[in-house]
Amino acid sequence: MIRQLLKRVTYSTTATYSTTATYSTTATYSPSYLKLQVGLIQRCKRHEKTDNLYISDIDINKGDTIQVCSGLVPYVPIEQMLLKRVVVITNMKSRKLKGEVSQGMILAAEKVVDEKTKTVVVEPVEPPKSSVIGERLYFDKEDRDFEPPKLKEKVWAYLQPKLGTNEDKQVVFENKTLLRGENRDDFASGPDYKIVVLGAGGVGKSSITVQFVQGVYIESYDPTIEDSYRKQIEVDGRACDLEILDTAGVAQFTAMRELYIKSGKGFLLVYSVTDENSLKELLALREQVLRIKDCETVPMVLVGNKCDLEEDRVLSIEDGVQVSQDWGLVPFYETSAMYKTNVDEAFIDVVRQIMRNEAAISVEKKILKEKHKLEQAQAQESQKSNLTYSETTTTQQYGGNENPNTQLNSAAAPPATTLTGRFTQLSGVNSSKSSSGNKCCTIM
Ligand SMILES: Nc1nc2c(ncn2[C@@H]2O[C@H](COP(=O)(O)OP(=O)(O)OP(=O)(O)O)[C@@H](O)[C@H]2O)c(=O)[nH]1
Ligand SMILES: [Mg+2]
Repeated sequence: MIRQLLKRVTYSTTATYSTTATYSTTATYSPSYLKLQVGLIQRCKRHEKTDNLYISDIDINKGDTIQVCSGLVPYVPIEQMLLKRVVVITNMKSRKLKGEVSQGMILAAEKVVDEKTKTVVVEPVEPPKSSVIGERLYFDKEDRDFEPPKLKEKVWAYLQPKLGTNEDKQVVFENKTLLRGENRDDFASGPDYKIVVLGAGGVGKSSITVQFVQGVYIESYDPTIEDSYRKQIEVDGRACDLEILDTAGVAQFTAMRELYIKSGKGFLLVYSVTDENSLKELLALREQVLRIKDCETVPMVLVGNKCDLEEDRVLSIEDGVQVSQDWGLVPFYETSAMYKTNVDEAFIDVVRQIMRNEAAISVEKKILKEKHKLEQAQAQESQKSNLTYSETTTTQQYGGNENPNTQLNSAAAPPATTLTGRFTQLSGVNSSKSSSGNKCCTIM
């Protein structure tokens, strides 16, 4: 291990190295020391002995799971942890936190949203859009052959402050290299096109989705529990990575609906023109979407499927148009999954709506940023002094262990206009002095 470390470590002239493996803190380690993988949280529960820790089973390789304790309880509701794709450091030494094994760390970014109250939001970092569970993630090309050793605390302590996020929420190392998956064009967090297909049982949600994604029609009926698909398409000259969630319509499988709605950016609300009740069910579903999203302008289309079944039709086009009008002119399509009628059109419409929404949000953000800059300049002007931003150090604890070594030491807070998110990692690594506790780290 020491040899391995030596190979990768560049020492400054003042560095010392002895056979007892004492590393100088001035040693430099490349980011390839972090073995980062895409994981899927399959199970998540609260730690029984502390308030702050989740214990998650994370799939990191085709069903191989590791258990990770993370101090995310104050920041992420448990239902949002479930089925979440996360970036996990998988070469940390296994630890026990209050008796529970922690075999890795979930990478999370933190941002101070209110300097006065020191209010912090923490979000697990999203893996690259088209990455798959278990996939290794890298900061740079050159280091891909390097199999990192089990991470020593000092190595982590060196690497952690150099991690950060940029304005697009991409993970960066020393502001130079982006965290990417195998697909190097795929940024760590690109535009998010998560589309959720909702509707009553048997209306054709799966048939529409499979027809759109794979171009085939499913004749048989197999009630869905939950299926997720990915597809890349180009819309208006822009490459879009879609994640499509085909949900359950049959009542006994709909428990997760709320969770899906929370995570979705756009929605296909599907009924069947041969089933009057299926349209009625959509009214409540739309209400649920608006309530959960807490917004009137959720990207959405109304889809009347099975329009090829003219003889069995009980709902006319006018019925669909009426509902679309009642909903504030939500785009309406009559589709046939069997003949692929209007299927692409319905999905692309949702993608366009998501794009418009994101563009509006980013304009809003820009305006706010400019406003803030202006205010700052005015404040500086009025003080007529050489006011320099004073560097503040906050210390904050995440995790359930009252351990002085588990502190989050924020770096100097830059002006809010440049603060794009510091970086945090919450979970089971102890400093050499601590016997328990989860270490939290920030990066700017
Ligand atoms: N004729 C015709 N049949 C369709 C169409 N779409 C779906 N079907 C049939 O309707 C049945 C149900 O389709 P699914 O796509 O499984 O319905 P679902 O909405 O996913 O059902 P759940 O998963 O139970 O919610 C299947 O037998 C499909 O072949 C269509 O456009 N035309
Ligand atoms: Mg289905």
